Amino acid sequence: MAREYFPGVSAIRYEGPDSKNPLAFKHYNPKEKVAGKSMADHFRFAACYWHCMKNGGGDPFGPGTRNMPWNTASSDPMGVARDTMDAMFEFLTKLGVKFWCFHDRDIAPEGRTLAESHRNLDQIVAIAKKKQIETGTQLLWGTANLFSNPRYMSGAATSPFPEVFAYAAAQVKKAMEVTHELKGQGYTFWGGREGYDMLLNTDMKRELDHLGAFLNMAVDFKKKIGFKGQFYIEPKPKEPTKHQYDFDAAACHAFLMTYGLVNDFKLNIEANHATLAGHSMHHDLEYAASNGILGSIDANRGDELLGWDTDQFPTSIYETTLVSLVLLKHGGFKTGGLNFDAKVRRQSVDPVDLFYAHIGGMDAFARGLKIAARCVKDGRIEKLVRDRYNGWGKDLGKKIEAGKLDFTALEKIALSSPEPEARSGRQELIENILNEYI
Ligand code: XLS
Ligand code: NI
Ligand code: NI
Repeated sequence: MAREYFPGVSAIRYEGPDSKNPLAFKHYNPKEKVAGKSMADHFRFAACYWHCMKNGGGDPFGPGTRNMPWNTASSDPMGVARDTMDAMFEFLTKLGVKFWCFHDRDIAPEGRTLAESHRNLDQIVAIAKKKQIETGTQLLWGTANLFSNPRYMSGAATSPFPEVFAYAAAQVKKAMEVTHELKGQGYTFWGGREGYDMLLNTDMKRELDHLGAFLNMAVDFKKKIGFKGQFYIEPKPKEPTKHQYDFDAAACHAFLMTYGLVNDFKLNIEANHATLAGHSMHHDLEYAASNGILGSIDANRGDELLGWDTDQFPTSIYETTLVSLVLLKHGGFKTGGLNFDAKVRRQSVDPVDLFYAHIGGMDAFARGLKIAARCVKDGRIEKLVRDRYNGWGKDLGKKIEAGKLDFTALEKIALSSPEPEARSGRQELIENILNEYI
């Protein structure tokens, strides 16, 4: 019998909005149907290995503070890796979350050589595979850590040094193999250090070409091994580099089109990355969804007054409503899901804080979903939008959209027409209506 890492916590249940039990869901009821689908199927919630199990809460001014017994019981790194896997699956099972995500180096320690790192990974993946079956847990996506080791300080696929590019390729190849072995539903490429700290020492075009080539190799390898999971790129504008190439959803879209990758990738949009890029999460989601490349979500939030990736757990019902509206409007997740790429605060030192954090996030999304479903069903906002664009259903609009009029023809029409009528955008009204559902 494995050691219990979260004693005193039993399976988290739905107890309804009147419950005062801090270890119960008040709004997230996995089986409850909202807009024709269970809440569990709408969100496909996932927990991430790195923040839950490995991030001790250190910051540039001090070390980790969290009490994480799985990281300290064994003196041997492989023992720690095994203990941590036990703790992660105990956590997932008690929380009732059916998906997880990891980086290769989160789950198994890096060895002295690449071959040893591969072997370490294989041993731990065999354990994870068993645990997935025992608990009915699935891998939402796997990924490779191409940013922590100093060899990647100048980037991985965009490193100026071909030896580093080769090492990164070998690491991604292996990470894809183990993701395939664990029947991962996806594989994520977050840019890590693919970017620059200064332009004067950077050959930008060459680096972008290398990144394009690297991802094309990944697509080839995916086909070669028969991996059917979805590839994702995760946009982020800055941190750790001054400028990350995968800046935001639109920059990633342009990159994918340029390098012939747009049919093989979708985006994994992270809330705090969108806000770092000067957008809202709503914006990046809507951009991706309306271009057919919304794949998955990394849920978290920043702090409005801080300019970095604080990765806090989402609590704003307004934000979760907007996210849910996009999901409902565009038909929801297919291979993707909602991964909490979020960490508890440095002073949240107890293992139980991990539960409070996830329960809060899941409840916040459950409420957002119910609100969004009411809004869609009622249809008042949708009607205002439809009316706003109704000119496109009439003669002039139809002809323009059908490409039947050129500049000369349009000038003729404009010259012989009265000044276009001013029509209200109804922003305040729409805000009021949305608040009615909240
Ligand atoms: C970092 C990213 C990272 C990815 C996975 O900011 O969010 O955690 O999700 O590599
Ligand atoms: Ni992040
Ligand atoms: Ni992320």
